[in-house]
Amino acid sequence: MKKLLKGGTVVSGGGSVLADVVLDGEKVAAVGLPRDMEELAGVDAQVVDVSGCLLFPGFIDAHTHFDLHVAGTVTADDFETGTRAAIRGGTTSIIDFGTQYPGESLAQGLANWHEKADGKCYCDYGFHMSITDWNPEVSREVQDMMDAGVTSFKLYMTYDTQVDDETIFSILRRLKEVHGITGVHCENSGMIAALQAEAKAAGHMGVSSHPATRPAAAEAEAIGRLLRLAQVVDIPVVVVHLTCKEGYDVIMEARRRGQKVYVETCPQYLLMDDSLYKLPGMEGAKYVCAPPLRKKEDQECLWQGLAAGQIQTVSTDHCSFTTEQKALGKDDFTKIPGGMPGVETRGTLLYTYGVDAGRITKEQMCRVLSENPARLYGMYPQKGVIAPGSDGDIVVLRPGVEDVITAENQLSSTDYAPLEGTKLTARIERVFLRGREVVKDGKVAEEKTGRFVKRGEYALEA
Ligand code: DUC
Ligand code: ZN
Repeated sequence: MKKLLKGGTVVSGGGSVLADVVLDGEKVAAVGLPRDMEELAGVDAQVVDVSGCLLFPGFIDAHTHFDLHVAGTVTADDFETGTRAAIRGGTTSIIDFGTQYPGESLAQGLANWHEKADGKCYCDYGFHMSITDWNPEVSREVQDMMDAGVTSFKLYMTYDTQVDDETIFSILRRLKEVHGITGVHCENSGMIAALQAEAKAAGHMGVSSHPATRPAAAEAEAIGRLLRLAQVVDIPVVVVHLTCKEGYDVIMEARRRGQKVYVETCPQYLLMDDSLYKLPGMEGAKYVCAPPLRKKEDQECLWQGLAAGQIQTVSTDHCSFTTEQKALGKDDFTKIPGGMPGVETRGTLLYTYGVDAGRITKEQMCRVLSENPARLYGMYPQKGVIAPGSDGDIVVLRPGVEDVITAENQLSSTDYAPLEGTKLTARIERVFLRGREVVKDGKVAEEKTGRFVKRGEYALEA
């Protein structure tokens, strides 16, 4: 049966129009004037009143970590609970990080992630592939990944999954050949290791040593080094989870010399600052993530970067742990599992503190949550736009209503909400995933209909 979404405002990166939408099966059939749409939908269509609401193309979260082993434990959210929380927040597609662990092939890494995700997802999903062990056979396999729809990769410049500069250079060369793209976690691992050793030797084992040992300079240095490697190879790269002005300035400098750089940031870096690490006891551990939260000035820089179109995507880096898991680091800050939940609240936070606060427009919000990630990660126009022929992935957001974030209400498997008590001025009322109404009045239908998305090559101007 066709569906007719009546009375809403359809938002795209280029503008917004009062228009009705016809969904036919899994696809958007038409978008247009009410009288034309009624005729097209036919008398049998199911009419859904969305008047007063904004209709966004399904949000895409290109940075999640579900069912991931970190610091001797495993994330609180797996693909089931994580995608359930995601879809409630309007995210109809996630891209998680499949990982090749040392000694494994990329094929093995991909098979492991399919095993974790297939049949368990409430929203559509894809994978980036994290490369940690580079050799000629893995280089050959990069083409297999591209053919399998895993067209983006991830490199770490820190952690035990890190790759050195020579390896990064070789991988970039290979990605240029196959038209792949990589996101990179930029932090200088040597500097961090030295600072951590110093802090421990001085007996500074508490949470406040976390930001002190991962300074903005460590991030900016690694970004600069990455971008110089990319400059020589002549390939665009994605700087993931940018946190700070120092890093932003390095990116702007690379762009001034003609490089193409894509930038992602996350709500936690826009809305929270490093004063949270001073909270008593293990309270501050809730906010331990890497890179760490920064200063208010950094938040301001990131907001301005979003408004100026210099930051292309806002993802979550959802990597959730319970307070019990966070307590693994009670005697040693380096043992606190890093990461926070975020998939459930990204859209309403960006609406409230971005659009409603006058920092960005709703069209910019559409770009950074939907259109740009779809283009950057090879899913456009199947995803990222409400247009005839695209997937019927639609977020019905009602502006002008009060809501508040609480751990009690969240679907994520964590026992705390980093932004507990934070006010919201919008609510996600309904979500359609490939034409099916999977969220109604904020309630998620018990259907794990998420499907693997085979992605094409990156295609975003920057
Ligand atoms: N940072 C985190 O805090 N957790 C998971 C991975 C990452 O980059
Ligand atoms: Zn991450």
